[in-house]
Amino acid sequence: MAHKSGFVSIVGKPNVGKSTLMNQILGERLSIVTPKAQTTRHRIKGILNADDYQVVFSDTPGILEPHYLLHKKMMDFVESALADSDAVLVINDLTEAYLDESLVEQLKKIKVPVIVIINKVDLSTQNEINKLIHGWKKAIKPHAVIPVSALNNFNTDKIVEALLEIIPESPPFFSKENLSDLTQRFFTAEMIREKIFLFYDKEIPYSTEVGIEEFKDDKTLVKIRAIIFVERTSQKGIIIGHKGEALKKVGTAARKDMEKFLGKKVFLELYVKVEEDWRKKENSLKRFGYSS
Ligand SMILES: Nc1nc2c(ncn2[C@@H]2O[C@H](COP(=O)(O)OP(=O)(O)O)[C@@H](O)[C@H]2O)c(=O)[nH]1
Ligand SMILES: [Mg+2]
Repeated sequence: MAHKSGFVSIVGKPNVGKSTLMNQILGERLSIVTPKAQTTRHRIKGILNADDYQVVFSDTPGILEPHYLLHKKMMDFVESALADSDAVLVINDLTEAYLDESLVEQLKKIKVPVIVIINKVDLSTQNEINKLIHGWKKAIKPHAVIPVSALNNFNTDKIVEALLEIIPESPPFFSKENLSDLTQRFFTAEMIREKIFLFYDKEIPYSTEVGIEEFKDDKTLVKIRAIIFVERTSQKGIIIGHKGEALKKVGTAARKDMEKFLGKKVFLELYVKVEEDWRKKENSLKRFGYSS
């Protein structure tokens, strides 16, 4: 059989389960997942390799109205993902308003085949699911509508089946050993960011960015020095916590994930710095990798 390869963008509103779904399909926790909206800030490629195909998924930030320059940059990642894909997976769940109109309008402009994924079916009734399937079929004429539970890995195999009906015959784009185009540095920074989203509330996760200052990979040990950037001095105090307990908790949890991901012992040093209003500043955003 001829080899197929294609690019597939995963888009949708915040928190519908885009990252969970990509991780399940890949069988690896590549994209960070938290119960909070806007966890994913970049376009994260995940590569599914098989003998006769390679599917390059792009997990993207949730589609939202930009309030900060950061959001604008995040939406640029979504647009670039849509522009160069062979198929688009639109993720929808039943907690959001059914068939959001502005989303439908955006999807009508897409020229490549669209597969609608109705996620979190573990939380809804068959009746609700059927209604949504019917609504989507009428609204945009998708290639397919597939109900899944990303969390329970239910029906997710149907997605790859449907994608293989769409993506063209082509040699692979990336080496078959690759799981992503992003670096280990990037993923370790994301692991720290995930813990901050999990352990802190209100504006703290959204005001935080993580930079890796040093990543030294020895035979048996990886030495990582990371800086947590916040927008204000008061936030620095909150991140560190009483006697440094809060920061220690972040470090321990992130280090465990890193050791699993890298398959080695990790020595992690964490520092906190103030980078005033980084979400609004072109220079800071560029330095943190938000240029497209
Ligand atoms: N019940 C249920 N929760 C899910 C499912 N998929 C994702 N979630 C949860 O939804 C939240 C957001 O998931 P995430 O993948 O970060 O969403 P994203 O913002 O679209 O990338 C997390 O708390 C997930 O555990 C699912 O199929 N069922
Ligand atoms: Mg996400």
